Amino acid sequence: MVPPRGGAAGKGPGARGTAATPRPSDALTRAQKLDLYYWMRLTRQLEERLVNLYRQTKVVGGLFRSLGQEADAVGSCFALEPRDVMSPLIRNLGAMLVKGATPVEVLKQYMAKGDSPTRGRELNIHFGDIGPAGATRGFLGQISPLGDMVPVMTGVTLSFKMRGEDRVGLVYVGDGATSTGAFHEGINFAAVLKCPLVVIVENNGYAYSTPTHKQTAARHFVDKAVGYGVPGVQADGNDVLAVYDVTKTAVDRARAGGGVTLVELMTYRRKGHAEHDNQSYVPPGEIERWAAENDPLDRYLRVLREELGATEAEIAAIDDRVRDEIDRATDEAEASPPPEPLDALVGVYADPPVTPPLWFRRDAAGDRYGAERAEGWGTWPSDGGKR
Ligand SMILES: Cc1ncc(C[n+]2csc(CCOP(=O)(O)OP(=O)(O)O)c2C)c(N)n1
Ligand SMILES: [Mg+2]
Repeated sequence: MVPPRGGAAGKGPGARGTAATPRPSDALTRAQKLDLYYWMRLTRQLEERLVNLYRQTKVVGGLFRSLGQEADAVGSCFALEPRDVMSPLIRNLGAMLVKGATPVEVLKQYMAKGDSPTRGRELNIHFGDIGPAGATRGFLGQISPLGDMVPVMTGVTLSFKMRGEDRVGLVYVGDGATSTGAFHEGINFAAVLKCPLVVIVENNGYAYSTPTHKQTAARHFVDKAVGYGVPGVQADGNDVLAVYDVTKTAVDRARAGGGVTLVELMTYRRKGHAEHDNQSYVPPGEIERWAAENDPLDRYLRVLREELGATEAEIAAIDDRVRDEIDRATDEAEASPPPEPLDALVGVYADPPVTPPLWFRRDAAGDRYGAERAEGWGTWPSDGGKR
């Protein structure tokens, strides 16, 4: 494991706090520390359920795992307030759950159900809930072009600053995304304008099949912070409390007007880019070593038992709660209807279009237009515009 660098978190990750160097996680209650385990377990089990559904061909499209990265997503998002805004990527299911996305929403998305958050028009965890503080959960619907969410979050956090809103933004990017122009433009602009933004680089060793040493000649991604004139800190991404510590410090700094922090979380992608990827490019033994020696849940369970005195009954109760929630969510998602074909048009137009959608089908084979409309679809009159 690469030794942690940077100073924003005080002592290096993995070190326990002392009276002289308190860590932000020292202030977490026992219940909050058990919650961290709940969110990580929920993330892992929900993805395991999705693997089962994928093998039953009930998942539409790809399945993207965060196996081994749960601490990185959960520990960092746990440092945000409900009013703050977070921009996830495909390996940040844990962060979305912490921010309020529900297992049933995620399952319906993956199965492209008609009552999923995007009504079957988008898949997996590509959905968002964004708007005024208090009225929304504060996570963006991600877009696929790598790095592009950095300038988007620069804009989001600039708007917080201009409106005087006490809100912070957090954007996740992978090691691969740092090689895009959008990443540089976004973080540079946010740094100059001192936007209240935390940029997290999840260094999980690979971008698809490209290992990190072929991604950059820099030794550490955190070293790039100096080029933007912002603090950079690196932490052990598989230690959930270390992740919380560095992120909370960066979030507090952003909230106090200190601007951008670049956080590099060292972790490892134990599954392929998506479920179809057989990882033939990974050196033998590497995945097994990370699974055996550096699993974030195993590591945190040791902390819970040895340092928090968590009992086996407490841990089992959380595991049971997770299983029940996922079982109930799966039943609900499986019973959901497929999308209405015309739902594909919902939200496409800000205003009713000048030309009726599906104009080319009117009067062909009778008037199918009205009958084909999805219930509640509001951009065109229900009689097909004949009134
Ligand atoms: C600009 C751009 N190039 C290529 C892709 C295709 N692509 C999607 S994910 C991915 C790898 C991403 O790697 P990384 O940023 O390290 O994130 P990780 O998957 O490891 O979490 C690639 C190449 C893309 N979405 N956008
Ligand atoms: Mg990567």
